[in-house]
Amino acid sequence: MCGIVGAIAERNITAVLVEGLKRLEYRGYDSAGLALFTNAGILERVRRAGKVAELERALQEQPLAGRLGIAHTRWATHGAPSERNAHPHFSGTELAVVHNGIIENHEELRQRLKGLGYAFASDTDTEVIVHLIDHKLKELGDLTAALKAAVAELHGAYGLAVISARQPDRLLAARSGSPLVIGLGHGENFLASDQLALRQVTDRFMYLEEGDIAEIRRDQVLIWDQAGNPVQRETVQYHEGAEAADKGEYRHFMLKEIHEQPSVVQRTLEGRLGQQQVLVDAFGPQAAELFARVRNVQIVACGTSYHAGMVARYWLEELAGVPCQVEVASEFRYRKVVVQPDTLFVTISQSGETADTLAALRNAKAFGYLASLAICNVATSSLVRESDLCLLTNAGPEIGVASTKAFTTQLVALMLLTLALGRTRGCLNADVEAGLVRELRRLPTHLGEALAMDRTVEKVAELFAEKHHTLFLGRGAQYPVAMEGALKLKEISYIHAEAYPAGELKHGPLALVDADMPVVTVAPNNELLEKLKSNLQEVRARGGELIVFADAQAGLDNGEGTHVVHVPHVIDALAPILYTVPLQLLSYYVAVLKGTDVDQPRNLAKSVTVE
Ligand code: HGA
Repeated sequence: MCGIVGAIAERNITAVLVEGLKRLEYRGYDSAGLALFTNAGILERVRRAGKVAELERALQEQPLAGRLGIAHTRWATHGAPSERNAHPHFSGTELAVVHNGIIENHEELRQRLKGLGYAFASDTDTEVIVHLIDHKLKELGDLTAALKAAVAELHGAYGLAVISARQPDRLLAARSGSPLVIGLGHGENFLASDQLALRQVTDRFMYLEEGDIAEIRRDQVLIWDQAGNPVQRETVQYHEGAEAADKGEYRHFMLKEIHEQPSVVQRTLEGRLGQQQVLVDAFGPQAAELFARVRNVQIVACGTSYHAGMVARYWLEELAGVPCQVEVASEFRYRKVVVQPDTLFVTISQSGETADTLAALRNAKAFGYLASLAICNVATSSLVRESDLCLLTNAGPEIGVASTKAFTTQLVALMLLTLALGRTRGCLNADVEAGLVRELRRLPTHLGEALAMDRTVEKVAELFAEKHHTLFLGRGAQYPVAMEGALKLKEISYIHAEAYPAGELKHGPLALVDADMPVVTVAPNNELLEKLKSNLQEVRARGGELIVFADAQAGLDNGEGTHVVHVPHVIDALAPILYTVPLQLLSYYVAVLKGTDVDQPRNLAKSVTVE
């Protein structure tokens, strides 16, 4: 979602800020802006609704140079996406703030600050922060002290960057619920909401922790923790991520990421498989002991990660014999839950900063779960740091907003969890595990075969060019795969798509079926196939057009109104991973035909760091 970049240096840092914002563009945003303490000794800002390119154009017309500055890409939560609501926000002419997150007590603070004589120039919750700091600055006379006093009165979530013309020797930062990282240079330092924004200037980073406040100077960084004590945060050298920067031979990041799946799945598996079994220690040193005690699993996630969790429920109950519940984080976090004894609490998130999932984890700590486990793609994320156990998916940076390789690697990680739990709980026969381990090793090859369907799926996509609605059907563990297929299609092509368990068709959605409503089905050759075939007949009988992704052995063939695309054979347990690929390709090619912004679909953001 929104991005923050800040810099303090001896050189002009305008280009660093703009480049940093560009690197965060993939997260989705609606406006952009920057504020500089200019070489003329005053604070100036430029803001634009729309893309960073608009901001860049404005900066060409009105060049700004300075050695201290903050910049932001905004994804509106409070107030329309417009120039007046874009960050940085000012208090008077001497103080500027950018903010990621939501201030929940903004109404109350706004009234108080108005009473103190502050005039508001935007509709955002953020603006209360800058006036509050200004008010404290007047009382205390020091910017760092003013920031500390102001954040003590904020409720909600924030990652903040603050600069002042009165004390231009420092760039200030505060973190609570929204990530911030300091980039360390030589005689210059930087700040960002994601280290990706600063890879151009440094590879050394310091991650702020919850409640931290930082005073960043050119040659020194001071940090205070939640209790106000001075602390040192470890400096981390960052090696990953270089491959994310360009699309290579591909037209979009999404297509590149779809095609990366064989190699990233290989990476997910690396170091986690023994000869015949999954290495339980891959989940953490205490995993073997904890897993043996697990009697229930509670999975919490959002969006695509939630679909991964739903697939895992079928696996965990069938292969590991462990009862499993799956819930979307935004519901779970506000619900009174009854926790069964010895329940493992599992969160799934690509970024590890998903606000609802993180909040659910934090709440869960009070509920007496046995332990928490994060399935995540970012080693340095809050979710990983705050969980007892973790399994990194190692998918590499995912730039396309619509998740692809993050999903399939999550599924692989969840299959590893299933096997590890099954064995340690004594529920999984060693031969079955050895067979699944063998098939997991072959999975990258099968994924490569599925990608060879690219051209065929591109052709099938033409059937959707004029359509406005689509149904996706699946049974068993393919039902969440159908849900993920529908989500992908609506995210990037803006076609309304809904997924149903195929058996539910006649309980309502069949009423929608006619020649204008294509029905997409995933049909591996399993014990539910015959049931699924009857459901497909129900669609054909109403004139509905069928697009069926099926195993060659499924006995399904092309016919009038039925388009069958054969998917390479794989054992049933791994079929959800393989059948995801043609559905990703389908949504991609439909979106390309529709001419939408595939990598940055409208209204959406990559890592959803606000509620
Ligand atoms: N609440 C602020 C910042 C929004 C945000 O963090 N989006 O990801 C606003 O609406 O400007």
